Amino acid sequence: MPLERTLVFLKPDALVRRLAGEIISRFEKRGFVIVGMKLTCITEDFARSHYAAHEDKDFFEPLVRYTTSGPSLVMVLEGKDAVRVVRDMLGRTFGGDSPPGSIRGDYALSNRYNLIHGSDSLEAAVVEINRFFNPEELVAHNRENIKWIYDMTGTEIV
Ligand code: IDP
Ligand code: MG
Repeated sequence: MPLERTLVFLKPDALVRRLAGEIISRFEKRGFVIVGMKLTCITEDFARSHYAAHEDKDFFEPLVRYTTSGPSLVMVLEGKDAVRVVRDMLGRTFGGDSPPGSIRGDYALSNRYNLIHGSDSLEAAVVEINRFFNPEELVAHNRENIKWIYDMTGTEIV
């Protein structure tokens, strides 16, 4: 089974609050490999397409304003079950509902300013990765580097 990829971005509040290093460090320590990264101000068009599923919600316009209010750090993380594991590491949508030990549960209290986005399905991950990155912006790592993250001695990555 190949390793999954998921799209994560640290939202403007994470950068203003100087939490980027702390959050990236959690993903590194868990064993994820960063295969793409860019610091960018997400444009209004990007924010509207990214959050299109929420177009009809009352929080949509403030969400677009929040997302475009400053630089975001966009990343593609690669690892076993990356989509689900990263979502688990985020916590729940609202900071105050998120369990301690999760990123939102350790650093967020707000329902909106919740620091980080993570793709919620494999299909969404593919769309979101393609929205933010050209294929040549993603790097390939030497597989030797992860041989103590997983058991790769057999036919499956365990
Ligand atoms: P998620 O980020 O956990 O996937 P979604 O339901 O997809 O959560 O919502 C997208 C973003 O919209 C959230 O991360 C949060 O910033 C914001 N948001 C969601 N629900 C609310 C709300 O009820 N009030 C204010 N902002 C919200
Ligand atoms: Mg979502």
